[in-house]
Amino acid sequence: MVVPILFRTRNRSVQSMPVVLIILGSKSDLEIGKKALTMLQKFGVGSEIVVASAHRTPERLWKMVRESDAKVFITIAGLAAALPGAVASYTTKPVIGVPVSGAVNLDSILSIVQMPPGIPVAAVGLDRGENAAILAVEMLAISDVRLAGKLEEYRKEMADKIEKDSKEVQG
Ligand code: AIR
Repeated sequence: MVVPILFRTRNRSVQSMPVVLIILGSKSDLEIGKKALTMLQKFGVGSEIVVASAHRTPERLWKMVRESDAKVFITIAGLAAALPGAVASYTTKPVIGVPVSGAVNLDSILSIVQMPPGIPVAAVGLDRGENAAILAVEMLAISDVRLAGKLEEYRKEMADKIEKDSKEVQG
């Protein structure tokens, strides 16, 4: 299943390739994927959401990662969340894992954080799709001055809002 997509064309020219590929373990993770997508759109970073499960569709996942030209992968999964680790084993590009909340919570967190030495996954908090997107932008901004500037602006927006909130609270 392919959901959105920004910068996607029928011919899939080099320019249309998503810079960040967001992979969901299930369609049920879509709301968290949308948080990542919205944040990437804010920064003007092309992305695409797809569904592929490490357990239910291992070959589909492998093919998807191997054929992707994305620079960073955002992987979102709950329960025994093998998805981020599996993706990290198929590529040397950076992989960010987003654990999905559920009845237990620690299951997906530990499945993502406790990777064996040699195959790291960068983990963000439970359901924190937007943070995964910001982290991806930070990785891309290392070699993109324009993106680095946008990150500075974003920090300033947050600081300005807190100033405003404080004034409101203070009355
Ligand atoms: N999942 C899917 N394949 C392997 C795993 N761990 C995860 C999905 C979702 C959860 O299982 O990422 O968060 C429940 O999936 P579903 O499809 O039953 O809603």
